[in-house]
Amino acid sequence: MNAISDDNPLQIHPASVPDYMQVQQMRELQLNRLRSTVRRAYLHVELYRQRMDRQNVLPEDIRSLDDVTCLPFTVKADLRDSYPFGLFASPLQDIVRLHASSGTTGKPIVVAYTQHDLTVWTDAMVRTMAACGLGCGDIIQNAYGYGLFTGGLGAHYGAEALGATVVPISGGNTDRQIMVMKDFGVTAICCTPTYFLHLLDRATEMGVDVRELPLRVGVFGAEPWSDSLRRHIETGGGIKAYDIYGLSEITGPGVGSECRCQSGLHIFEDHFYPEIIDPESGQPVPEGEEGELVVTTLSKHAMPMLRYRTRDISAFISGPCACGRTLRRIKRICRRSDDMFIIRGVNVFPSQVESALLAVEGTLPHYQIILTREGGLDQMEVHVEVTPAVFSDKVGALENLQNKLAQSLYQTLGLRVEIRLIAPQMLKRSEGKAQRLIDRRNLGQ
Ligand code: DLL
Repeated sequence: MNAISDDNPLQIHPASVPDYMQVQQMRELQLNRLRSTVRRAYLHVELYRQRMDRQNVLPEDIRSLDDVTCLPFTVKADLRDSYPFGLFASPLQDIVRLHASSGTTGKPIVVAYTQHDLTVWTDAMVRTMAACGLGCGDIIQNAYGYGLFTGGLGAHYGAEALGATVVPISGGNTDRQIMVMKDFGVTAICCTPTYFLHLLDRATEMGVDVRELPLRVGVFGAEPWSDSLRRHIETGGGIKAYDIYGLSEITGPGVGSECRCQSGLHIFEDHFYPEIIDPESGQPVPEGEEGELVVTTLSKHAMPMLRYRTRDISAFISGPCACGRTLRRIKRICRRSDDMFIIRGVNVFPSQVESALLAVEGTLPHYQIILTREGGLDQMEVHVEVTPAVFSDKVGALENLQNKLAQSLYQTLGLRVEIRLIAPQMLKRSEGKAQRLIDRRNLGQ
């Protein structure tokens, strides 16, 4: 074991030891686990057996990690089509927890955990929290939603096993969140980045300056957020804002996390095997190039996932991280291959709109993109909140800002976009993931 870090090695949480494992040792561990996962999936899940048979692959054919590319992909529709329990590899009596994630259409997807799976998940979440600089002595306000969403319980058990004090407040009731944060001397908060933004705004209205509270860390994830949003949050809250990543299909939060270097997310590779592929061809892209993240679970029993296509776009970051972790890193996910929309023939990602808006002074990071169709032609309108100072300015100043924003969007997207400036606090806030895009084109409006 090569537990060297430029942090004090004596302070490494015992659960984080695999973060510093020698690479060769990690690859051996991954191969062993991959082989038993594939065997399990083949033996117990009909869908995997049929697909592997069709591709003429047997579990014994997996002799090296590179052989993972012989395995079939799994996609979200497979989970939907096998609703609710069709992909389980364990009998129901061994399953101790179910979670579900709602898709944009129809039925949710269901995911299952054995006791062993919960231990793995908790282990990954302890390592996530530790990577964000948290430990025993921290008071963690967990404002991810508790329930079928994996955020609440995932962060809860991780923080508890870390030895921190957990405040299981769940999402919503913002005024109470602020009171608790202040009165309990909370040092870290877990929630979506957009909910934290809302919390900051509300705290200001209540006369509470979050920068003066003991709060020092934010453990944010579950939705894409840009570096500009991170700067806004870190300055406004007087905290360090870390990005954590995960998805229900793989386990929930805990698939990857930033460390104190905030330069990419380390994947907990002993449990999750990552690949980056070209979403069109399905082939691996050269190291460092952008593509779709594909994950194979290595430790899960109830619901092993073979080569799950996340639709999240990222890239491997090569070279070692200054934190000393040997785990591979990926770039922060700022978009999904399927949240792209096409307007007048131009491909647009909400993240591009966010960057273009925040590049202009006077805007707030609260916006919504509304797509409509008028006379057969697609229209894009962006509603964006502006600062109170700008809003109370003269009409000329508002017009000026509107033009600047239209210009910034034109430069980024090459599209003329209608801008509507909105008074502070007027756009609907979300307690969980923010809804940035409203596409009314198919509704004939
Ligand atoms: O959002 C799990 C989670 C909870 C992650 C709390 C982090 C914190 P799902 O609801 O299944 O699970 O949604 C998964 O959310 O495929 C990404 O598109 C997006 N996502 C999650 N984390 C990030 C992130 C949870 N840090 C989907 N950055 C994923 C960008 C993220 N997108």
